[in-house]
Amino acid sequence: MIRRYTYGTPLPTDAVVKQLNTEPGAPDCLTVSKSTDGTVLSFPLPEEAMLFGLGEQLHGINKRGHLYRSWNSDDPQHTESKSSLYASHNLLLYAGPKRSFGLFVDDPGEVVWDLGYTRMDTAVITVAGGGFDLYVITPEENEGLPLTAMCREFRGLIGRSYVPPRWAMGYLQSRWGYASEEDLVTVARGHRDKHIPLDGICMDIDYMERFKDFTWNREAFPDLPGLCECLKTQHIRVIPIIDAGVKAEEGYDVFDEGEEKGFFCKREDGKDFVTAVWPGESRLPDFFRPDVRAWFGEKYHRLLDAGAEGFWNDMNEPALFYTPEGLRRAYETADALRGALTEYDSSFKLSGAFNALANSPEDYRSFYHTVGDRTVRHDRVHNLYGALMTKAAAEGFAAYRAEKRYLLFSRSSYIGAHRCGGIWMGDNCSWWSHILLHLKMLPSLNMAGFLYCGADLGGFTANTTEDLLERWLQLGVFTPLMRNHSAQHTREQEIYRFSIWEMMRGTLSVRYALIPYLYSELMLSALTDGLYFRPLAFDFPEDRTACHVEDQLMLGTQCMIAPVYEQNAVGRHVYLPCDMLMVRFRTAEDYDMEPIAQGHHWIELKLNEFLLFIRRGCFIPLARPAEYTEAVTTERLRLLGWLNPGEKSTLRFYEDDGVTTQVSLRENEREITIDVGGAVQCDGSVCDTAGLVR
Ligand code: MIG
Repeated sequence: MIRRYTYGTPLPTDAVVKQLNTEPGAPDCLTVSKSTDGTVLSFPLPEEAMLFGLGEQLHGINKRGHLYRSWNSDDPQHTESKSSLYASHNLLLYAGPKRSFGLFVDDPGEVVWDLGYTRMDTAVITVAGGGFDLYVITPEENEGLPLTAMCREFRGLIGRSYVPPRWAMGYLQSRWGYASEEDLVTVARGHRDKHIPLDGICMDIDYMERFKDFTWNREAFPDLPGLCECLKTQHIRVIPIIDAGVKAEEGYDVFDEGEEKGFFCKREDGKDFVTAVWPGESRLPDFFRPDVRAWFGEKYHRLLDAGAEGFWNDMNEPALFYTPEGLRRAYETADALRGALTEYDSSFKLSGAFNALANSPEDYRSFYHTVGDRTVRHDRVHNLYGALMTKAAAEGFAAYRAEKRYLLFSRSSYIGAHRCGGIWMGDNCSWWSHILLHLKMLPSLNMAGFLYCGADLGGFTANTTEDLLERWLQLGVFTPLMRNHSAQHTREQEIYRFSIWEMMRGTLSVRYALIPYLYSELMLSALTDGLYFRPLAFDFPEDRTACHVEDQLMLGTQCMIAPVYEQNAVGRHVYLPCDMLMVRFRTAEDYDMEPIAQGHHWIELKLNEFLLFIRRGCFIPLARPAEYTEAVTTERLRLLGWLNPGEKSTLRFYEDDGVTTQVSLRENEREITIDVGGAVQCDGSVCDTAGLVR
């Protein structure tokens, strides 16, 4: 059951697709009051209560004990002291000893979540803006597991998740620094020569002509359509980046048109808001306007015409390097300090004045959007900007070819954008702790509707190590977006450059063999409003140990993953909430299986080994590995599972062309049934039961 409560006059956010009537009165699960900071929602946190959700955020799967801030931020230091990342996903689930409920605060401005930070026994949510909708979700009796049921209800409210093309389940290689046709060809060859699987190469800002959106450097890429075509014959797609900021340069048509039509964000005095990002002086398209979205979305057609089949949208928090006003303020501070550097703290004032140039709150308060017939200051709707850029792109693809799926993932997002694209988790570091942070965000993102997501494998900033990349790939095998990406000036991170490339290739072979299963689970999650990744607490709420596991995840209906995330580890501790078949993979063809009983286990794992657990009584299909997704077929599936003699087990299995936007459960879902001791029925495909343990 979802109830809507309205405070003040909310702004439209496009987050929900179902219009619920506003309830009179107040929800019974919390106290609502006013403070000088805004509207305050609070509720007690008994000792046993757990909190889940908040999508892309720091800290644990259980969100208790920290202060979080919904304020989309381009901050590449994802350390424990931070309170915001690039997105705001204002969904929080409360699982208490007596009751459960969920809250969705649909407000695109700042929201502060004090979840037992100021007082360990109290949650206090402060919504700064003048009006918002609050949705309160309560589980129905007999709806099954309450946390999963509440997520399903919520997903019904916010609409169906984005569905990527099937090839986007393949391995993608990216790097800030691929600057020419030759660079892309080298990457393609590096993989193909060594038979390392690959389905796409991302082009970062270096492909553009002086960082101008929708252009490419014609010297470095003399024939981009020819290059895309050539790579496509090798089953490799090209995925260019698009930034939110448009370079201010006369003669650049995107700028000229935007100026002429008044499509850029304005200051209070009606003049264009001027900022600087990678291209230098830039403008921000006002994505809140449908006509601006249609115009910007149409620009993607140039790269689609050239052969691109996917995009990543960046810098759309929006990130601001500086504004002329900000720069002036910094120089004023510097001038005032000139000659005064004898005071011990003035050097910090001086550097601080310049460090504060980027993404400054003052700048975010100095421009406006057109929201319907209202003019709204940016800070009031800050968290929606990236989501609306994503929407512009998705609308552009639909206008280009409504029947075809395109890959799209964005850095910034808000709930609602989950219908248009996926996301990546931004600029992580080549740190072991970030494997775990990546794992923890996955289920929370799913709750918010973002199913197609992943982090930069190997780490973005800092230098990776061979074993870090290998261990990170072992988690990436299971994440829908599986992309290796790194920053300029860091150690080159393509698999073929490392001494253990054969080991990494073996790890990728498991991904490709699992694609029929993982794609099926992704599609079933999208089409049934389910969760591809879940905390163990969702499936085993009565098991106190399972509820507090923070380094394992349930995957699909059948599986559990437990990756290694520590350097030099020779194994790890795993908690099994029920009996499971443990599959220890080295490659898709080299693995061993062992039935393991519910309980605590220490599992030894060499660097090339990683685990997949399958619940007893269930099975999953494994295909033969391939070097690209199109070559992965469901013709001879091998079924892995642990069944009791005489037991019958059925798998819901979804398969479609992976290309068209016509996705339907009715047409594409079938069942694979194993009757142990008897026949295997898979409607068409031949299955090999050799992998079954009875
Ligand atoms: O200010 O385009 O998160 O993936 O490589 C950095 C360069 C801008 C940030 C993205 C990152 C990308 C980088 N971008």
